[in-house]
Amino acid sequence: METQNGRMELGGSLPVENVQDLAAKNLNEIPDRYVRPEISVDLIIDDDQEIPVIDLARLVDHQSSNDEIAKLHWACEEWGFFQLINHGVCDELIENMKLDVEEFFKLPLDEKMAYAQLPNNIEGYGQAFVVSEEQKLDWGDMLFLFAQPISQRNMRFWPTQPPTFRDAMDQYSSELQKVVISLLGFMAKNLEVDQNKLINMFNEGVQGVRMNYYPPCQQADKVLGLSPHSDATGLTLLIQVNEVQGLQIRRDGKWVLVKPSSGAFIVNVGDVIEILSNGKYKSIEHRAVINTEKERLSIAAFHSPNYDTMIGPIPEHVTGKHAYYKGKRHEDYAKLVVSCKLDGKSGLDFMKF
Ligand SMILES: O=C(O)CCC(=O)C(=O)O
Repeated sequence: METQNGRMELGGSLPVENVQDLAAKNLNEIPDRYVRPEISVDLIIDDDQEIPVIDLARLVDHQSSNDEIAKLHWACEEWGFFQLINHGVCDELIENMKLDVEEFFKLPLDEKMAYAQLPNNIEGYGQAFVVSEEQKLDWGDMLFLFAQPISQRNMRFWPTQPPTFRDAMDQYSSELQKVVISLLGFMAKNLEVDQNKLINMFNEGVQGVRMNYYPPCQQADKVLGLSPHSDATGLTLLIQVNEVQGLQIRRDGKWVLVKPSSGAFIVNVGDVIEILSNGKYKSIEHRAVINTEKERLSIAAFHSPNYDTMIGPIPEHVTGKHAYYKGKRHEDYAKLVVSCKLDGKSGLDFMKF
């Protein structure tokens, strides 16, 4: 449903306690809704593997392009996650964005609450994907903003403190959009689909930016910052804001810790790319774990086609083959996903035959 001012409303989340505030109480026992018994059975960590590194400068340089495009294909097909270096977004902009996000979460709770989510809307400060009073909760708060297309921005949720936030977000958003378009061009080659067709789907597309704040927890082994999930979107570019690690991806039944290189973007394939490629590239489940001593922050920028776009396997990937996914308007798919709790790759079930 579009609101009067033409913005999309995808649905919202039930309001829950602010976790930063809860953590500051230093309770001896964390409330039961945050205790995740499944972590103890799930605790198989693989510390030896590292996600691939892709060099965007090598992708565009015609001397190295073919080799790097082949590596990109392998990274998308075998891992669904990679670090992107030499991406062309200047360090200063990234550092400014990180500082502004840190400053925002440092504001007193009542100042942050000026940007709190409204009913039926995932934008703003709060939590997402809380759909029942019984559901276990994640140990983290977030600020979620639609940043592209510009017509979808709702400045009511864009912090004015710190004063540089809006400018930094504006620049960060458009620089990341360019990186995504460039990557999609190479991915289209690898997927043997019409480059322009794929690029056009994302050119006027949606970019949502989720800024995560995970407070420390003395019982960190009992809680999760973010439940296991795949991104219901196309391509995600993530940066870790401070030095605290915590992003893990599921691979061969184990959790692999992502160790971000300085200045790199962590890129991952989301469900929409899995659908478009008819499963050739698979979205990867990931989660965020908590540190006992230190807070952790991250910024995830999700990129998808416009909400009016029909998403379904691109014809090149189904002609003469079995189609694994249906076609659906992107808006309808996004609304279904937002109405459910995060649960692995279950969002894709809405699209499967
Ligand atoms: O904090 C992280 O590293 C993961 C964030 C994430 O997966 C998300 O925001 O969807």
